[in-house]
Amino acid sequence: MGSGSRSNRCLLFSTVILSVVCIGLVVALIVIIFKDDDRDRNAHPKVDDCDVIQQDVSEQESQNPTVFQDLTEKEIEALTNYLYSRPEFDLVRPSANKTNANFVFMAELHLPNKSEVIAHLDQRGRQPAREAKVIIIRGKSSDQQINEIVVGPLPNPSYHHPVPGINASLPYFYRPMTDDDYGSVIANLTNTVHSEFGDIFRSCYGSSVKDCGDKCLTFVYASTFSPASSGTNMRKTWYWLNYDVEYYVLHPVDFSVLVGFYHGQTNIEIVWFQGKQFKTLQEAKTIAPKCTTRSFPVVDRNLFSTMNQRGAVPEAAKKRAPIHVEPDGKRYTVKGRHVHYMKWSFDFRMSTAYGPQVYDIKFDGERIVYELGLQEISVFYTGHSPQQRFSDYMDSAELIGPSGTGLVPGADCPDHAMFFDTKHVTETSERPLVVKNVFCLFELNTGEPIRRHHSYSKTEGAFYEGMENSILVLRTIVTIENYDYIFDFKFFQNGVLETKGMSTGYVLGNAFSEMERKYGFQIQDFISANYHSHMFNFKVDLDINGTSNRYEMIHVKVETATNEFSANNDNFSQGMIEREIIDTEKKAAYKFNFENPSYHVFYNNATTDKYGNHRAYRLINQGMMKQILPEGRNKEPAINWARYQTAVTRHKPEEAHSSSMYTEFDVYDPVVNFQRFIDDDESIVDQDLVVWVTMGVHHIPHKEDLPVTTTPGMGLSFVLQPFNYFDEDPSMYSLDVIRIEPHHGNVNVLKYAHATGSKMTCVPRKTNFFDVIKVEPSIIFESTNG
Ligand SMILES: *[C@@H]1O[C@H](CO)[C@@H](O)[C@H](O)[C@H]1NC(C)=O
Ligand SMILES: *[C@@H]1O[C@H](CO)[C@@H](O)[C@H](O)[C@H]1NC(C)=O
Ligand SMILES: *[C@@H]1O[C@H](CO)[C@@H](O)[C@H](O)[C@H]1NC(C)=O
Ligand SMILES: *[C@@H]1O[C@H](CO)[C@@H](O)[C@H](O)[C@H]1NC(C)=O
Ligand SMILES: *[C@@H]1O[C@H](CO)[C@@H](O)[C@H](O)[C@H]1NC(C)=O
Ligand SMILES: *[C@@H]1O[C@H](CO)[C@@H](O)[C@H](O)[C@H]1NC(C)=O
Ligand SMILES: *[C@@H]1O[C@H](CO)[C@@H](O)[C@H](O)[C@H]1NC(C)=O
Ligand SMILES: [Cu+2]
Repeated sequence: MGSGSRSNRCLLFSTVILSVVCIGLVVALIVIIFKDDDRDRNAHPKVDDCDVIQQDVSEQESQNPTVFQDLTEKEIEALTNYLYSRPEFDLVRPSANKTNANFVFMAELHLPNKSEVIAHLDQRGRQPAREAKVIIIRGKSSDQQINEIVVGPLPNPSYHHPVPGINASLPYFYRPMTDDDYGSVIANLTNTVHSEFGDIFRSCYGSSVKDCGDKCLTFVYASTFSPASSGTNMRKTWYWLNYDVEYYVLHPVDFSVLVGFYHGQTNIEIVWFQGKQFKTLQEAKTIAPKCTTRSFPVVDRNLFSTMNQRGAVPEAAKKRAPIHVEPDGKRYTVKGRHVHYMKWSFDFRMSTAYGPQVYDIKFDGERIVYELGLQEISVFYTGHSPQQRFSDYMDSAELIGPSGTGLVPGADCPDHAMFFDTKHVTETSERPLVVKNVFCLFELNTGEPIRRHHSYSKTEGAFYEGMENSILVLRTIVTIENYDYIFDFKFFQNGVLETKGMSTGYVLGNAFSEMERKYGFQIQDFISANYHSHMFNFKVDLDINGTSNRYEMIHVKVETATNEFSANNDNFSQGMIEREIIDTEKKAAYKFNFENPSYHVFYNNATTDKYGNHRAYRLINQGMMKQILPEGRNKEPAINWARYQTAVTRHKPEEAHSSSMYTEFDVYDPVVNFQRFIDDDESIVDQDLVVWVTMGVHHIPHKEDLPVTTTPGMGLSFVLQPFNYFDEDPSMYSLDVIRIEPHHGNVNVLKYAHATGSKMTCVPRKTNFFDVIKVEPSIIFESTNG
């Protein structure tokens, strides 16, 4: 969601000197931690520290980054040197004044063409050149523009060219709002508003924007007023006024201003106060209606908008919650960002623009998915007040990657998870922005059987067999201002892959008025929380038994026919299946229809089994939502991927992503127009196919969204399920089963891996996270000294 602070992008890695101090402290800590472990060892004799089954999570910084790996420190340095030394770019450094200057907005890995990657991976071909995608905002030249370029080969760059498929020169107007843009306004805005409204704020709200001590109002929240809503191709932003308390989004007052940006100057265009709009502050001041008087919120641990633990605790709740144990150590291995788990293997990274991406997902050595990645997160609000009404966000405008910040063991991920860092190159920092603990990886016993059958009756054979469902989860959480989105990639032992998104975090409060009842519920004395919709779009580049794939819909239909077994010859109706090859992109743009149930399967026509079945995977979208806005109007075109619950297109390097960071401003001529991927209506029979999956949730907030939205009920997922791909459930090899059979009037229990009575060789290691953050607080909070 749009905003002023964008604090996550300002996280700076410690300076060298600080690092040295930190290393010293960490060494000291390790000594302490080992002492702790010793105590554990005494409590549990013969316990090995299982995490020591060495996992190489270093970045393979050294010489050979893999094809999917994020840019390494060395590559970033070489890239930066290249960019700053070329006169044609004429760049200023991140710390410089960037107004009317040329600067690097961001840089990240540019994936090579898929054909080259596949040749490299499968036929041991040469590793394609490592390349970076760089976005340069040129504010200096008389022809201001934005350039997306590819620079390579890393780490010794010698060439650059425009990113294929993107116009080599994008309008300067499209550039995302930067910290400078937002920040430059706030001081002036605060002064200007204070001089006119200082007294009114004091009498209406018991507070002010200046000279207010610890009882202040703040303009920190801002939302872009898209040209699609303002009707003009201008950059404009609504600045909201909130009480500056924890947490401010739940403390809006009914005052906002629309600020227009003109060549480095800003101008207040609309003042919204107490449910009315005015042209100027003076006008608002003179003819404004009487305000409803409010006093400054009482700030204590019980303040409704804080997440402090509160309320009476039942006796049983005083005990600790269950935890996970990996009795024989980790059942997965990691090298760099390459993971092996049971029969699965995959690579992952954090894209700066788009967030979590998973690559080369294989089961039993066969590639199922080449690329699985988040493309966009949108939230569209509703309301009477303009600041809420026009708050429609496409979060890639904020850069999704750097919005992923430190995950906390024991809350965000189980204690036994492994954690991974990432880095970003953005306009805010000369050095790569290092973000610790941005991914976690853990095996999870879901507590459900993955399968079981119990034949109780002797006549039916009398046996029991069942298997616990343990899965591998790769997780990241991005926080976009008030909202937090949890993304999971779940790998099941039976060849199923689930991708899940969940929302939590704060709802965006709106100052309550009778006019807001149409849009939401009043959830606190002065606050309405309005209906909004969250939507996610994912790219799923499937490779089912190779890259030549078909998309088939298996329709469930009704057949009515004479019933030759009926005494009265009455007709009989039953379901039947009807298979349909979906042959073009337009036909594959799918809008769910309850009347026409169907399966969506993907396969390679060249391979069949002895029964003529194709080895297919089925895509099940369990997170569908109807996007209700009219197509082609206002901001809907910016999320035109949301028109379809799934769409299937041909893989093309120039259709790499369904959205872009320009969607706030490019609505009349989008840089990436997803609808165009479909409109050329190419054949998708026996082609390399990409499925674009949209999920979403209509969120009508209620009181239990205070203080924050909870995840149960907010989960959206889609599942890839093998469909005639294997001859049987491919998890039959698993030892995680229990079988019970009758045996001479007694029972035989077969527990395989459940080593009955044998000792656990590992106990969960205590996380040292909470000690580490004390010496390196930047893992968890923006550093204030840099
Ligand atoms: C940055 O540069 C612009 C234009 O050159 C100038 O108007 C502005 O005052 C400068 N800002 C700062 C903070 O120096
Ligand atoms: C990659 O694909 C693009 C778009 O199809 C093409 O223009 C380019 O030449 C390809 N690059 C290489 C190195 O094959
Ligand atoms: C590229 O963008 C420019 C404006 O920046 C426009 O004039 C031109 O037509 C665009 N080219 C293409 C191929 O879309
Ligand atoms: C400061 O705000 C006033 C009032 O909106 C505006 O007229 C002026 O241009 C602003 N100054 C700058 C440097 O943006
Ligand atoms: C496709 O399936 C056949 C039959 O199981 C197998 O032999 C072949 O290796 C598979 N090819 C790919 C690329 O998965
Ligand atoms: C019974 O089914 C047949 C075949 O679909 C159809 O022609 C016929 O009209 C049906 N009769 C009735 C009574 O529905
Ligand atoms: C698809 O496979 C079937 C046999 O499984 C074959 O008869 C048919 O020719 C194939 N179609 C194409 C277009 O390859
Ligand atoms: Cu919500």
